[in-house]
Amino acid sequence: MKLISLKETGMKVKGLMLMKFLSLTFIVSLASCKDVQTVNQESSIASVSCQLDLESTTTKAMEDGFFKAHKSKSPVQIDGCNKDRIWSSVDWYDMNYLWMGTKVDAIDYHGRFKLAWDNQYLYILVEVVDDKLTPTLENGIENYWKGDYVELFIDEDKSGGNHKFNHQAFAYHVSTEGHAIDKNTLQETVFFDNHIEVMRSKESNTYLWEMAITLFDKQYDENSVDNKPVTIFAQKSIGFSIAYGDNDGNNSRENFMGSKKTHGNNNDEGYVNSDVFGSILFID
Ligand SMILES: [Ca+2]
Ligand SMILES: [Ca+2]
Ligand SMILES: [Ca+2]
Ligand SMILES: [Ca+2]
Repeated sequence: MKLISLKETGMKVKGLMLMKFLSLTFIVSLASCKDVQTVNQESSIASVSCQLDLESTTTKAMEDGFFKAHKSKSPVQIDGCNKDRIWSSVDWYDMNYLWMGTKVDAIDYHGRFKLAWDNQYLYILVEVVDDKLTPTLENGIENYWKGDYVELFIDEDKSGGNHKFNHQAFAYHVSTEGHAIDKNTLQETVFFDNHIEVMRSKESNTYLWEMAITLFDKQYDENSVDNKPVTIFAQKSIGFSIAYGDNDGNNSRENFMGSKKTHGNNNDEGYVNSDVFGSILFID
């Protein structure tokens, strides 16, 4: 778009220089992480491959949604690629309990995830097979909950209880555009983008979402720029569930699949009540 406006104003030389610079930047970025696109860009169509680890086995998620996360000895690079050492050393968990909608086949949807952590972040690698990726915010922010998105339910102190319009727990809707969406205390739908860093890659109809999540406790103040993240340590435990809202272009969340057998009323209570979450135990 910048190039077009430059042409219009007759600044062709500058336009060419910019094009050269952009081409060079493009080549450099390809070399650094082949064929991966940031989800923070406006386009929600991620490109090509990351040599996804499609073969390894998946551990069935327990009905109570309890998971263990192993510590990563080095920071995980959030690039949408699963090349980090920790990802090859931990198992997949599945996220295929049907919460809403009718039974899905493996072409429509299949999901699994891996967990890791260090003192600063909870890391999640999510692999989703989805036959049609619909931009989450295509129909405006008020329809954010209709998908497609990965939903992360996090209750840092495992207190349980209502969290709909407070921050004792969060239900982050991680959008295809890279936003972390939840309600604020004014009951508005807002982005908590500094809580979650996310990148996504794609191979055929398989998408890899790689995330680093900063944990905040119940003191979190949405009006402050000074919130202190929670330090993660071995044997700490948090409330946690993960789900996928699948929208295949019918302007609805056709299916909702999660990591725990049930999730409260109609399996749709997680965005209100953290009593229904499963949990993570952090181990070395
Ligand atoms: Ca990575
Ligand atoms: Ca689908
Ligand atoms: Ca809490
Ligand atoms: Ca979809």
